[in-house]
Amino acid sequence: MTNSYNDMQNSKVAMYIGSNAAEAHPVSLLHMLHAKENGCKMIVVDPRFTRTAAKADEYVRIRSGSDIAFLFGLLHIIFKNGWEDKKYINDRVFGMDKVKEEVLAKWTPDKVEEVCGVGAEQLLKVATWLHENRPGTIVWCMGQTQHTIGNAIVRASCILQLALGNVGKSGGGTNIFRGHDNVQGATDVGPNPDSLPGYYGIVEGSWKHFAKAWGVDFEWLKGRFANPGMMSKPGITVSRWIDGVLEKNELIDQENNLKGVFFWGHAPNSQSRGLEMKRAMDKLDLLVVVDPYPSATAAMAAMPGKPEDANSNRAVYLLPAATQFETSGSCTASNRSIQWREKVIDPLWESRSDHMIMYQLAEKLGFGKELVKNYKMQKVKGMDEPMIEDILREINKSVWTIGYTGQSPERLKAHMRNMHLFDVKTLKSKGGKDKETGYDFGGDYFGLPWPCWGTPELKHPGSPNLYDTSKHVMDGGGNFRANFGVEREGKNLLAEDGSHSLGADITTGYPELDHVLLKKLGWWDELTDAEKPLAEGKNWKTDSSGGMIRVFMQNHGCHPFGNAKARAVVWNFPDPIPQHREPLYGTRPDLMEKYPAHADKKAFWRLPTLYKTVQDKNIADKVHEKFPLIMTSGRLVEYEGGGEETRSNPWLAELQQDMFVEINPKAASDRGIRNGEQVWVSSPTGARIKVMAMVTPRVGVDTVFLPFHYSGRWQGADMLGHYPNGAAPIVRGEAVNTATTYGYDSVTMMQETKTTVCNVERA
Ligand SMILES: Nc1nc2c(c(=O)[nH]1)N[C@H]1C(S)=C(S)[C@@H](COP(=O)(O)OP(=O)(O)OC[C@H]3O[C@@H](n4cnc5c(=O)[nH]c(N)nc54)[C@H](O)[C@@H]3O)O[C@H]1N2
Ligand SMILES: Nc1nc2c(c(=O)[nH]1)N[C@H]1C(S)=C(S)[C@@H](COP(=O)(O)OP(=O)(O)OC[C@H]3O[C@@H](n4cnc5c(=O)[nH]c(N)nc54)[C@H](O)[C@@H]3O)O[C@H]1N2
Ligand SMILES: [Mo]
Repeated sequence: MTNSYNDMQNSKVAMYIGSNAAEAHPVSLLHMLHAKENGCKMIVVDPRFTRTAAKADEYVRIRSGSDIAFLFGLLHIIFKNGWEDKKYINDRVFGMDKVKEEVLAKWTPDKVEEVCGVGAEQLLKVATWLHENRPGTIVWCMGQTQHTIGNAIVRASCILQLALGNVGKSGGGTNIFRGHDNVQGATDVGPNPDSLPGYYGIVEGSWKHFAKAWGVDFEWLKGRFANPGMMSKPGITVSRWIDGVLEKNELIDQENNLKGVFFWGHAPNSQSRGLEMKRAMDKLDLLVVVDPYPSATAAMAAMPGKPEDANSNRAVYLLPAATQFETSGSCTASNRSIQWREKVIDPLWESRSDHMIMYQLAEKLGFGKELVKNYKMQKVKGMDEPMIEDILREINKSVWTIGYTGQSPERLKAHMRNMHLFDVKTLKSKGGKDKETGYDFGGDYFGLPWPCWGTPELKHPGSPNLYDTSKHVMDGGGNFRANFGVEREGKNLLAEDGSHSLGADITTGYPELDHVLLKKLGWWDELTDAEKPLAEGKNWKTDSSGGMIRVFMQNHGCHPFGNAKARAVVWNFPDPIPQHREPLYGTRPDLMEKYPAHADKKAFWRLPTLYKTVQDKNIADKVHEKFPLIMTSGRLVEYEGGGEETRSNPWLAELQQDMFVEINPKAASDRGIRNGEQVWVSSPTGARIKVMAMVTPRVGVDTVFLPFHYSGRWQGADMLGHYPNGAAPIVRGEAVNTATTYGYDSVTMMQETKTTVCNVERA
């Protein structure tokens, strides 16, 4: 997120579109309730009347997957009335003229209503609120992203905020609420199959940068790959591993199909296409679960499958992982602030911390020494475990891209001991020192939200709100990044003159920092003699001395990102201007004809990825007649993710005892279904899941909602007998993902779990 939950207290209007924060981020909602007390208007846009909607001043019901129509409908009104922030757009945004042209021509209120179901009057009301109440913020989460066009939906939201001049401002921003505890921190250190830690690409220069930081030889690293080409080829995403197993080998862009899978803190029932996942699991040679719980993976693997998929050589291992309470470490919050977490107890029973398991695996595979080169080891339960502090120090040493070099274990621990010295609304230190170490908090922001750069000579305070030009860069200010060059088709990509962060020596737009720029500016000699050789030939991301950043920020008030325009037109995306496209599985063939899906892709993260073919077949087969209900899914406050942990907790289990489907009273009565009865939910994959009906006007007549936290029942049957003895969760229920269909975002490969189709019948 660009800002923070806390900063939302400064918003005059907040539009939640695709977020049910009351259940998924309940603490954040406290900040919103404070904001409301100060007069902030709250709008919730969701296919369901959620608990968040219950707190809203205005609730807008849209059809799932139609957010672009709604967002661009708002923008149409804004442009028509001249409510856009013209100076901001001129100074800081690229391509808005193109968007304006298209939005004015395409997204008239009648078209908007046809696609998303929102009438002209309500649209005008929301647009007027956004216009009259600035700064305003937009919040979204999975409601926008789990679609084949998720990447375009989130961009439409950003474009709306840019048109209103709301980005880079306290009270504004695009506040994208993150998922798991520390999912931000996990993403930051490189689990994506196309990047190294800190979003460095998998290109040779970045590999070399990390080889140096890790203290290993680049050639040795290269030798770890089956062939050198693999080193720079984006891998298969977690959402598609089943296709890595099941797809014909000649159709995939790697030598072999996948043969082994580790479920390392990941549940099987959180992924779509459950029937095919079971087949893929059966075909594997190796299946490993690293988890505090055996999880549904163990039960699914033990459940008999199709005889033709069975692999008699398959090995399944369960490695008990310790929980967060049995280890320590840094943890990054949704707003990029980092906290330090203390260990409460040693790992119980046979369990070991994740990093101990990683080290022990590396030892067996013959690269244990290389893995822990930079780490001191400590004894835990008599075994060697890498020191977590040293792991963070290694990150501090190497991850310049997003400013992870300033959050040292010492600084973070001092922050944790002195939370009372920080302002809750601004996150800024009220001044003072840490009694234990004498550390002076100066102008630090709590948790040193990234980017935060540190070297012995540079103490950056963290960046509470991204791209904020009203602040000096040494007080967390910044500009839009110059990632994409300085010019595009003859148009300037850099910020216009006079638009720069407070007090900067360069008052025009400028490119990213590198050695050439620093020399051209005549600032090279401000590097120390020790820094110069390390910085020579480098840019700010690869200068391991940090000297270039120090000189640029501290001496001249400039930002290493450069000072550029945000892009409203993203020429390297499938749809440079976001386009509405109907889901692959929908109930509206008339709209599918008008707003067709993308063309298929031959090799997208090594796999063929289908769009149009699937959608066209669904139209031709009239799938919507057999499956006339839109099926969406999401969260309950009581349970987490795949839910094995939380459904094993007796107190939580008592609060949500049954898997259910929310269905509208009319849709239920048409099918002779009464509240609390058992029903079959069937989907085009052939799956049938048996759940309880919750008859409620929360959902519209065309839509049903199912929570995704359940597992332990499989198409009507209890899986209890397939769990290791005594390890089954208390509450078991059908997984919605047993029934979800094919469909993946055209940039991120996120599964299309917020929009598919189903039918519901009395059981
Ligand atoms: N208690 C609890 N909290 C959690 C989690 C948990 O499992 N349990 N999980 C965490 C994780 S990993 C994440 S990613 C977040 C997710 O947090 P959220 O995204 O807020 O949660 P969801 O319930 O998945 O989806 C939010 C809303 O999107 C709506 N929606 C569906 N389709 C559309 C659409 O097309 N457009 C719009 N505008 N809305 C739509 C749904 O009706 C739902 O109310 O929650 C985190 N917090
Ligand atoms: N239909 C549908 N499907 C969805 C979604 C949806 O809205 N609808 N949401 C999607 C989203 S946003 C997400 S993030 C995924 C979430 O799904 P998953 O990524 O599968 O997440 P969880 O089930 O929360 O956690 C997985 C496992 O981690 C284990 N675990 C907990 N702590 C530790 C630890 O310290 N170490 C180890 N090794 N393991 C640990 C837990 O016991 C659990 O079994 O689901 C996705 N699937
Ligand atoms: Mo998530």
